[in-house]
Amino acid sequence: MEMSFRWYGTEDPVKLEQIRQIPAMKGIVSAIYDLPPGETWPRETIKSMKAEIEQRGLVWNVVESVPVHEDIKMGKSTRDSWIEKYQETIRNLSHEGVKTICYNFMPVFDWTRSKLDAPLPDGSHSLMYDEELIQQIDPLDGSLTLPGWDLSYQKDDLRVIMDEYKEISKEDLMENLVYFLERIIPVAEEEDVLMAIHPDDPPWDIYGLPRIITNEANVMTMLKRVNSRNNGITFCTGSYGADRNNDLISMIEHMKDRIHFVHARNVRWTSEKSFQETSHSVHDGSLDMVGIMQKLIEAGYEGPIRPDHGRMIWGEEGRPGYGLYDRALGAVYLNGIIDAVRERR
Ligand code: DNO
Repeated sequence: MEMSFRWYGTEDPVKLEQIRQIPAMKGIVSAIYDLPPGETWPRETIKSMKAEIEQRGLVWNVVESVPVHEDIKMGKSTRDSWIEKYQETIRNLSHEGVKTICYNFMPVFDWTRSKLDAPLPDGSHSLMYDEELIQQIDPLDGSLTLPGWDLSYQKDDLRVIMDEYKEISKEDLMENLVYFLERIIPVAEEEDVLMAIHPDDPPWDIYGLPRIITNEANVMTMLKRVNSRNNGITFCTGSYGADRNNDLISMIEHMKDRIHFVHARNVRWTSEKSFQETSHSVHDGSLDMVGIMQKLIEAGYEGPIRPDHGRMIWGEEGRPGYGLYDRALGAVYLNGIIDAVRERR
């Protein structure tokens, strides 16, 4: 597997020089951040980001994410022009040699948490999701703003969009996703690009918005409806694993040919639909990280993997979930498992 690390560009307090010093680190997962969602990414911008990463002895192996314009998710009449822009971005990335693209199809809100600095018993803190608290928060009143959310919306626009979503069922959303895939996957095939959809996080509906990339049945439907190897997934252990009904080992078995990127992290279930993120260790969270890694290896997975969110430890301050220290520990832990499992085979 190609151990990789998410980097938010020159604004990121975590520097490429630091990432480079994590043992066996190879890839950088990044994106162009200063363009409005949906606009085509120019080749020149991609090229200079790639050069910056390569100067530090790393490789830009995965884009996370190319955002999908809301009109595409909503199936609006304007979607075709946004899809053309998306196709162009795929071509531009491919021409610059970046061949794996992570994206998501979550209506309006990307990953959602109720608290960004919930304490853990060891004195560190981490991201937490409490279903009851989330239900009490009005996402439009401004009291909760999460790093994954697109802030380019005006509040009133957002209210209109959320109202419009009331008319869009899960089935409609799946049709809109298939419509999008039927048009971008042929381009990905031509360009030898692997598309890797990220699960909805958490993997259930929030704020009355439909969510579909949540479980094995839905993902299999999506994979079969557009049955191409280039139509694949980001296997995010923490997102799928937040729902204890998801059997991660079975998912890997059934999706193995279509996993193109892995996010590895652990969570501790605190109630039916609530959880807190923990260190990557199998001793801290509810997920069997060793079993999952072993299964990925047995399934022949050789692609990029990154330690996902970390706790904030040792007094570090920074982007919630994306500090240096705990993600570095995560990378080393995951590599230890990979090396040990390989050795034993
Ligand atoms: C959160 C991330 C997500 C992810 C997108 C992919 O930390 O895992 O924001 O990047 O959903 O499109």
